[in-house]
This record gives sequence, structure tokens and C-alpha cells, in this order.
Amino acid sequence: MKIGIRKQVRAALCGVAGLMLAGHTVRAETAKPNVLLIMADDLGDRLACYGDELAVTPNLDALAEKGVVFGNAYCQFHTCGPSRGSMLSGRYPFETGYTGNKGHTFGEMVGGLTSLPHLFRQNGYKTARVGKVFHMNIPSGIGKAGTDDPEAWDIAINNTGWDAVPGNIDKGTRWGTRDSAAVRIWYHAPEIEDEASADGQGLVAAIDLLDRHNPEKTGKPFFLTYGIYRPHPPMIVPKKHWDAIDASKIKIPAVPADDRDDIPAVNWHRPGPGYNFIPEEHAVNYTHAYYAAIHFVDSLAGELIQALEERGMADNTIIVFAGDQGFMLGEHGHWHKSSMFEEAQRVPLIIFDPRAKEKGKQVSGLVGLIDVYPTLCELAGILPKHELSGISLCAQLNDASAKTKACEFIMGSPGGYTVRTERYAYTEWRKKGQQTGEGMLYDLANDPQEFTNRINDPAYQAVREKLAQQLDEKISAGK
Ligand SMILES: [Ca+2]
Repeated sequence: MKIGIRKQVRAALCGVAGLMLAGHTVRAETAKPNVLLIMADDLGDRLACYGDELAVTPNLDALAEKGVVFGNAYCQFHTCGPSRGSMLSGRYPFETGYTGNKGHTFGEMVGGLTSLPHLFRQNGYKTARVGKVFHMNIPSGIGKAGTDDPEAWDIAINNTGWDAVPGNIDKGTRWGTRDSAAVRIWYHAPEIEDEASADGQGLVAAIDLLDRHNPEKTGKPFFLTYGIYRPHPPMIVPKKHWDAIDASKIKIPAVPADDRDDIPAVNWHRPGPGYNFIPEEHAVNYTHAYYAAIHFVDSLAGELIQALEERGMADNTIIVFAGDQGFMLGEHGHWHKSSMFEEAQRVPLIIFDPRAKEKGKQVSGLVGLIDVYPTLCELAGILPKHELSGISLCAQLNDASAKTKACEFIMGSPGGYTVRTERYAYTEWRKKGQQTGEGMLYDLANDPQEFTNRINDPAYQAVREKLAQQLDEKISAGK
């Protein structure tokens, strides 16, 4: 359901009123909350604060303890560009048509909609980007602007480092045939310092920006975004993070022999070797590398948050931490993000607002990255310039039990559409708008690992029809 401008105005005013009711005074422009948005690339909800037993994430767990964890958060597209395009435009990919990693700027891809950071810039914020916030190819796009929204930023830093130098990244272990330009199994744990890596250079730049954009100097609040390139492949991570993972705890998911018999082939957008059923040695090492990258991400995020605290700005800065989509580590035999399964669609989303009541709570209701735009608008008292498709999560920051939404929508290549409800995940594929007849329906209450496709099960036809109709109405309304 789209939220009209009038409703947004009410929402923004409610936000201000809510602050007053909570005993706060409405502050002057310069005292508006700063925003720190930290994004990790291809990071699913595999953090300790999400219950993951292999992850070592003390810093993000600490953020979760003082903020709110959205335990059922979904991306809106399972690849980088459209996912970020959706989150930063506040519109679903099927509404904007931004459904591929194409080489155009953000504005061209979303029909001129104002991006979230651009809106904040227009509303008196000093905005800055470090690294990958809008789309860029990894590793070839590191150090370049990618499909950025150049008007969104006062300062944009295209940080690069050791792991973007061809002679260095070629030292990594690779496996799989080259069926496309995309990266496959590719990992390495070189003996380098964090600061030598592209993400480490990004951290240095981000901390420098905290000083340059300190509101006491500029008279303006800041909107700082730090886009970390990991754990996106190539999974090149300084060795100390590899050593932080207990390899004895690595478990490769069991895949029933007939698992793929009821999965439409179209689901495997990348069917080739290197993405599927990789040798055991690489499976263990790649899982290790992914979790090493998570540890690295956690360390970088932790250092930036610590720098914020040391500068006395933590009590007036909203922190959002998110991944842009998940990544499958052997579930259904897949080793990439190109599928319509849960592990590719679920993302971490942690929000900390120092003014909010809830601390250390988890929200179990369905949410999406689409909700970040309206949430930050309400928290900062900024009116959006176009209709937003998500909901503000301000209520949940003050009451974790507050209702979210009945369903969430996720897209994927080629032409995949999922509607996720509390109990079910229904996916269908479309070609030129027409259903191809291929689909998946999982009853997650009884089958959380999505092993039994109920799409043709007579007992589930009423559920199938209802979800198909719900999806069709949403897609049709969005055009
Ligand atoms: Ca990504």
C-alpha cells in the first residue's frame, strides 16, 4: 500500500508530536539528529544477535543491545543495484522498473525520484558517501562511483585498497568455470592490516568525515553513509579475521538427494559450477571466508561507532545497520545469492535511535529495506517529496510488539516475484508481465528449510490462489 503525501505529512508531524509527548523539546535545525547508515554488501542475517552460532559479531551485538533488531527483515531484490535502488528511492523495484545492475545513474533508473540522502541534503543535512551505497560492481568498480546519485552528496569518497588491485586479488583461491563476468568461489586471507584493504581505507575516510562534518563546525546535522564492500565476493579479508572464526563449528547444510526435483530451474539464475554443489574443501573454506568477512564488517562498524562515541555525537545520532541481500552458503546446494530462497532474501536490519524507548529488543514482524526511507524521514522530521511504498518503523522503535505488515514483497532475476507472509513464501516467475506457470510455495511453519514445494499440492491450492492474487494486485497497482 502506497502512503500518500498527505499521510506522510501527518506521519512526520506525528513524529514531532511524539517527541514532544515523550518529554523532548523540538530542537533547532542544527540539533536535528545525525544519521549514520552503515551497509554491508551481500550480508544476510547471519549475525550472533540474529542467533547465528558461527558468527562472531560483538560490535553489532552491542548495537543490537542498545537499539532494535528487526528479526524478519527482507531485501526487495536479491542483487545489489535494484536492492539499493529500492531502499534509497523508497519504492519497490516493480514500481520503478529498476530491476537490473545496469550502467545508469540512480536518477535515470528510478525516473528522477529523489533519493533518501539527496532529500536529507535538500533539508539542511551535510551528506557524505564512503564506498558502496548505490550500486557498483565488486571488485572491478571499487574506487569508482558506480551508478551513484551524485547530487545526493556533499562529499563522495571512492575508497580503494589492496583487495582491489588485480595483482593482489589474483592471489586468491578461485573455483568454477567462467559462465559470466560475475564472481564465483573466490577467497583469500592475506597477511595485511585492515587499513591496507579498501574497506579499511573507507573506515579512515568515514572517521575523518565525522570530524569534517561535525555539526559543531558546520552548523548542520550530518547524514553519513559507509558502504562496506564485504562480504561480497571476492571474499578477501585480512587474516586476523579469518583466525577469529572457529572452523570446527562450520557445518555445510545437508541437501536431500531429491531436493531440486521440485524446484523450477528458473530459480537458479546462475546454474553453473562455482555457484552450485562445490567440492567439500571449498565449501568449508568459503563458509569460513564469509564468516571472516562478517567479523571484518563487525570490526569496521564497531570502530566507526566508537569514533562517534569518542566525539560525543552518539547521543544525537541515529544508527542504521543493514545488508543489501543475503547469500546462500550451501543451502539447496547453492553458493551465491541468485535464488528466491529465504537465505538470499533475508537481511540484517538494526536501528538505534538514542531517543527511542526500546533497547535490546527484537521485532518479529515482517519488514523490508523499503521501510528505511520513511523511517528516517519520520525520525528526522523530514517530509518526503514522493509517495513512499514502505512504512515508518518509528512505532516499533518505541514498542517492539507494534504491528508491522501482513506481507513483504521481494523480486529477483529473471522475473521472479515473492510474497512472504508470516507463514508462507510464495514465488512465481513472469516473462513480459505474463506468468510462466513456474512457482514455489513453502509452508515455513512446517518446513522452515523450504524442502517441500507445495505449489501443486491440492491441500495448498486455496493458499496458492490467495497469495497469487495478493501478489498480482500489488504488482498491478505498482505499474
Ligand atoms: Ca549486494
